[in-house]
Amino acid sequence: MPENEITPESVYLNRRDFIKASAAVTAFSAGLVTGCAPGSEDVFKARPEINLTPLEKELYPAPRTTRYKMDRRLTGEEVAANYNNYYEFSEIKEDVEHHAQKLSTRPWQVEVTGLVHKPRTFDLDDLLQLFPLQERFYRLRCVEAWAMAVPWTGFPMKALLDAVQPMSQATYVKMTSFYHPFTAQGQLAFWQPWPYTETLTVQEAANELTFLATGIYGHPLPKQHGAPIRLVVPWKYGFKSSKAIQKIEFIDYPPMTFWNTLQSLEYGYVANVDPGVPHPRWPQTKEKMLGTGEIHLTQMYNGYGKFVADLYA
Ligand SMILES: Nc1nc2c(c(=O)[nH]1)N[C@H]1C(S)=C(S)[C@@H](COP(=O)(O)O)O[C@H]1N2
Ligand SMILES: [Mo]
Repeated sequence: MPENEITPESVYLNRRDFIKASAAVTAFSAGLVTGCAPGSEDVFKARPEINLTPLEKELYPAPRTTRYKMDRRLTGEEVAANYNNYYEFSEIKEDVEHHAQKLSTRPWQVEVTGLVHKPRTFDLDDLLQLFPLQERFYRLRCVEAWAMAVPWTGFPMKALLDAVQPMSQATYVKMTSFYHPFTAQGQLAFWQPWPYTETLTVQEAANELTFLATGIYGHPLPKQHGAPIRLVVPWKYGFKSSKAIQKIEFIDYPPMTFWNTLQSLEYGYVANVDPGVPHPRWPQTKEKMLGTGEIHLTQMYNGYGKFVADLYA
């Protein structure tokens, strides 16, 4: 990321304080969304249709980590929530928000299994309480050449690895999303390898950037973003960031994945963002920001090389 565009870290202020202090604070607001380009304050507006459980009311908004700086304005929440890839529900990005509401996301369990010393099935509320939530600003770059910059809330996947203790033979982590064709009509396409699966190496999963998100914009994830829990790997193309995960398996072979199985020429297996690797349909040297339409040059590892380049040395 271009260091010269980084806003210096200042004071952390959570949203409740922000709202309480609004009048007095307006004059200084440009500096409040720390580590972000100016203009980003506007995006922290509660979506009224989201009902929080008592536990969620305690946990959101979560403290912000200032370690991962953002070199551009955050994408507007309404924009990000109405332009989604979620093929279980629709191939039309603007229709996903509507159809995804049918998915029941509570109760929800995540089974962590395979080559681990302490296999465990976590209830979503266990995860929320076991692993302290934090907020991070990340860019997400879809292979289709659009990008967004959003505040995720969640916890590092490393914390989950520490809890289940992968065995030394485990080399890959396979993540499987829900399978419910009665709710998700896209899953009726019998020629597609449902449920959605993605994979990381165990080393990638343990990288500090690898994040399990349960929230966005300071509140729990809306369904179209992959509620109640989704992966976020900002140095890889968006399709690696699986939504609505139900199973996390540690294995000793590279598993098949949804998009790579369907169309390996368009969806690579490792899928690190790389402007030097052309794509048959979409330009990979540039990206267009959702909402503003701003064009940026796509960076190697989506600009996160300082954290991940060592993995591929
Ligand atoms: N289960 C599931 N996860 C998924 C997808 C999907 O179709 N199904 N699409 C992926 C793609 S291609 C992208 S770009 C991102 C989009 O995330 P967003 O809609 O929250 O912006 O989700 C990824 N995760
Ligand atoms: Mo994507």
